[in-house]
Amino acid sequence: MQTVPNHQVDNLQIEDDRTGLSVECLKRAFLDNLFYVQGKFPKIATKNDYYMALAYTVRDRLLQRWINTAVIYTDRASRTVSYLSAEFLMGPHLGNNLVNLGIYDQVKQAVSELGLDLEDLLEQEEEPGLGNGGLGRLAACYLDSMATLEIPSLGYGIRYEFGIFDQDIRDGWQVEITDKWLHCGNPWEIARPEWAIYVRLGGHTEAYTDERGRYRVRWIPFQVIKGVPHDTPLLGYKTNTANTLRLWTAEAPESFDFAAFNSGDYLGAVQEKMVSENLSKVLYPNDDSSQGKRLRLAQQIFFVSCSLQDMIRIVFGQNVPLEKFHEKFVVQLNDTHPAIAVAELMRLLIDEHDMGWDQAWSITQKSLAYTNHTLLPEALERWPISLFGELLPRHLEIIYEINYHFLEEVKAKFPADSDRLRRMSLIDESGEKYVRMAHLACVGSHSINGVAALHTKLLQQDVLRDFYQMYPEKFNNKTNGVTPRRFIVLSNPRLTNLISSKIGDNWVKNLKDLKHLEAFVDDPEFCSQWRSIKSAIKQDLVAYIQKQNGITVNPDSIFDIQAKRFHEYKRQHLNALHIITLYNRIKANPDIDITPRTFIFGGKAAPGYYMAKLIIKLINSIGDVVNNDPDVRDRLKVVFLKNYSVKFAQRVYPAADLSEQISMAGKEASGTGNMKFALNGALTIGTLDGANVEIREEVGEENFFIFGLTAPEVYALKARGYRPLDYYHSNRELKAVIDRIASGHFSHGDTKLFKPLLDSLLYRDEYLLFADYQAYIDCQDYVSQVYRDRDRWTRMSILNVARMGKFSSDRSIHDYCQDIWNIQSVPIELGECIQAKE
Ligand code: Z2T
Repeated sequence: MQTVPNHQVDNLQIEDDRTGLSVECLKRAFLDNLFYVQGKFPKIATKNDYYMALAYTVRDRLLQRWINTAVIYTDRASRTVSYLSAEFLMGPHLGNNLVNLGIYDQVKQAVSELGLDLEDLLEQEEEPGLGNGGLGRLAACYLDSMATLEIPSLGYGIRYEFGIFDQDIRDGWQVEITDKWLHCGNPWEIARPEWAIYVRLGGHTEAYTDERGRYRVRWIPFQVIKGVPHDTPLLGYKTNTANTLRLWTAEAPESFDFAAFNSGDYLGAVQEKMVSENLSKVLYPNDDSSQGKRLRLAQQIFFVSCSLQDMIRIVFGQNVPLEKFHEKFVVQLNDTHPAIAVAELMRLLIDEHDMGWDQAWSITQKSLAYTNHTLLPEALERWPISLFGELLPRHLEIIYEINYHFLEEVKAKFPADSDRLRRMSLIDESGEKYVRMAHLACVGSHSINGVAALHTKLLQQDVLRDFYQMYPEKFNNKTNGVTPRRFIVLSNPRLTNLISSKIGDNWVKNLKDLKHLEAFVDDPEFCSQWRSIKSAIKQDLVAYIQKQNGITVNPDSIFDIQAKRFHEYKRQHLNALHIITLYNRIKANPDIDITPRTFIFGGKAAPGYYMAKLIIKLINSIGDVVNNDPDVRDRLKVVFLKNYSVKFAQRVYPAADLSEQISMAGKEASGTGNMKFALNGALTIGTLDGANVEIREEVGEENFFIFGLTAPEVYALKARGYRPLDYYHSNRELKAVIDRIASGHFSHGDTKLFKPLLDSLLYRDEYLLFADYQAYIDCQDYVSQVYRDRDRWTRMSILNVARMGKFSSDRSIHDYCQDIWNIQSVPIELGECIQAKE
């Protein structure tokens, strides 16, 4: 693309109405946007019109910073991080941009002077739910931290037309509804059709000899897809850095339609267009499991190829020779979803840019780095060779060649070890042949990291053990983190103000500064403020639950919350066993002294995951009985909050007293919800899994409720031969709980409804609920006892927040920069580049 030098543009004065931050200016700009962008005036404007007018007002202020940033990055050809991810779970943009611009209060005042309520307008935004859960949200937190730390970066992904489905609950069951996040338009993105990129699929390859007599391969595709970038500016907190999230939409290339159109096959051309557009239609709603679908592989090559070609164009645009690609870019692969990048970068360098194999391989390895997010075997991506070769014939050839060189290397390091070769090969040949994407990612990257200390250790000992023995120097840990901007400042303004009134506001950028709160832990005035804030937030949630679920909740009860995707390994049903245990105790002795609790659940199940959906049904069914049983006398309430999302999460974390992090040890790679709860003053009940281990280490064991088997104990028990029935027969309370469900007590007498779930527990119990049951119940009894000592609980809550500084995503990004990316910050100054310079 050529840029046109334009004297007038160089001298453009950006109008104050598009940059000014005063209340007066914001009001003027807001009305201006309502008029000129929405085409409305106050008398007829809808709430959504007002939201849009405000969004454009804020966007204008972002654009000034965005363009300044782009100009400086381009002029200096700054080293840049490319974060490749199939998911970005951004959450609503408006509130976050107000926080990061530092104009939340001004805007609140401006809209209120116009007779509007800011909270009301924020509520209007349909969040882009372009992710499943932890992995997608982590990508979003990392983009926020990279902008805040002034690290040049690009997030690359797919602009799904339908993000994660909306969840409704009907008769206690999950029902999926398509998510139409774009139906009112998206004010935060700018489409860049002039920067479209083309991606080939299918067809076959042909060998030929080029004019210099070298062996070359030509790929004749069956289909070409056009990728159109849509860019969203992402502003750092109180910096001028605005980086870019670049998401690709799939379209049919014009030339293809025309050919068909001319030959009279109009419907055929439209069909072709629809097939192409299907590519970016919908996010696959599976968290932690891979199904090997063709369209999913097509999505992966689509966004990876668009992104790598885009980077190469940027390299050329900045006059960097292609041999220095790895100096301009470092490419982080968010799990194996973008791991095809290894073969695609090789193909681009060799086939499209005439580079030799060895040089291309060295550049590829130096550019790429791989993050693993799971140990679950069912989540490890493998593609049947036949499917892979049909869609990506050239990539398959390249992978075979990489594999050949790689296995030679393995042979040299471990001679006469054919079993090792079989285990490590990029191709699984044990039955039907598969391409193993994690192996490809390991071989093609210079860095391999896990997302919590325990997870990295288990990767090295277990899932990637052979690769650890082969390349120990590539492995490193990067414990996850979350952004305090969205998950404290934006979502919990009351706590934010209290903290800042005591220790100033440096902690927002330097989360370790929260430790200064420890000085106030014995100050009764501070403790009582801490308590009344939690109580006020709980009141808000009580009102919401009353409205949403029609359930009356006691605000003084323990708010015991488990909010995360539904999965058997996360053990929401263990939580359910605890509820029934308490219920049984009340039924046996209605006058028993029990600390009142409200059990709150939120989360979606993958649409095809029957057992997870049955667990949702079980929880709702328990709620129906427990919430309405007069014997319970409001001491227990069970609430399922439907359609858990980022927007909703922001309301939930601040209201929690107790955070449930109860996965079977060794299964949760890290967890990040655990961090968000603890940062909002909730105490954690958890197993020694993922980042729980490190959270406990930081906050102190006396401030954390630990229970259950450790990862090594889990392995040992399974190796010995685990028999869940033994626990059932020997544990009176456990038996009563299971029998209560089996009796049909929660299913109107239907004894079949929950049988599949009970059978899976009694005869398999893959995630060891029965083995951990008693430890969990004992620990919960202890929680109830501690909660009665309100001063002690408050003290523990304050110490949790004060000691959580490590879990800022700023710390994670800082570590990635140091250990993997080798990149420095590039501060952005405003003004010089757009305004008059001669
Ligand atoms: C996901 O959210 C996670 C792992 C995946 O493995 C896939 C998805 Cl969609 C392929 C989660 C982990 O389960 C969680 O423990 C971790 O905290 C999170 O990724 C971010 O690393």
